Amino acid sequence: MVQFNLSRRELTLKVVYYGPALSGKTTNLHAIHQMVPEGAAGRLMTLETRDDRTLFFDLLPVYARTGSGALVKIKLFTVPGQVIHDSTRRVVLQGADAIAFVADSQVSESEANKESFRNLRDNLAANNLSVDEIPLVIQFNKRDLPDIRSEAELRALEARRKTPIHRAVAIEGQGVMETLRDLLRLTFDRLERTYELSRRLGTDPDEFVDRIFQGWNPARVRAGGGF
Ligand SMILES: Nc1nc2c(ncn2[C@@H]2O[C@H](COP(=O)(O)OP(=O)(O)OP(=O)(O)O)[C@@H](O)[C@H]2O)c(=O)[nH]1
Ligand SMILES: [Mg+2]
Repeated sequence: MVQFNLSRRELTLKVVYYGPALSGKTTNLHAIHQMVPEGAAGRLMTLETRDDRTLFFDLLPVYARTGSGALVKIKLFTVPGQVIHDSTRRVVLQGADAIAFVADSQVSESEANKESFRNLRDNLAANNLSVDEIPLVIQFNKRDLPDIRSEAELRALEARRKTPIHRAVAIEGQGVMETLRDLLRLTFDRLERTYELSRRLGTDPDEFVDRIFQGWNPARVRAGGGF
């Protein structure tokens, strides 16, 4: 849950990357880690098996300062997508302020995406949260592959749901920053209503996101991974 430390003028947000196995959640964090300027992120902690599967979670803390000097800490987590790790997903979701749902664009993964989204619903409910309340964006990743869901399908989905959709090629850093930027803007707007964030932090929504993404450079992401 959003944490304020008013005497130190600090805000901490927890963002969780959710989605089916191998959709590219960990890859999003690797890409962000490469994009951020020196000193704007902490260490990227990952715990994976040799075949790229997240075992518990990944964590990357990102830092920013508002013009008025308040410190914003954003903790980016990923869940393990494999079906068997459900209890871990539930734990990682605890206290989430926002969700980036990373779907796999390949047609063959459509059922896995749906299943994972149902699982997100259930696990949010177990944490007294709901997909209709929590700030949420969907990223359709792996747009570089053949046999992917068409643009028309994505547009139809966009029209049906109110959730924003982003296209991405996370291994090349494409769409990664845009997904997070949109999500943090939504999160700010949500928190503004409850906590008067602008007043407390001496900022406004535009400045807030501009500060967080200051100096980020997607061109620094090495194409093809090789982490
Ligand atoms: N072609 C292509 N491959 C990608 C893309 N993003 C990720 N991958 C690859 O997909 C595989 C899985 O990526 P991860 O980021 O480890 O997936 P994950 O969602 O963290 O998987 P779990 O931890 O098991 O839930 C890796 O081999 C990535 O290099 C992309 O945009 N395009
Ligand atoms: Mg992973």
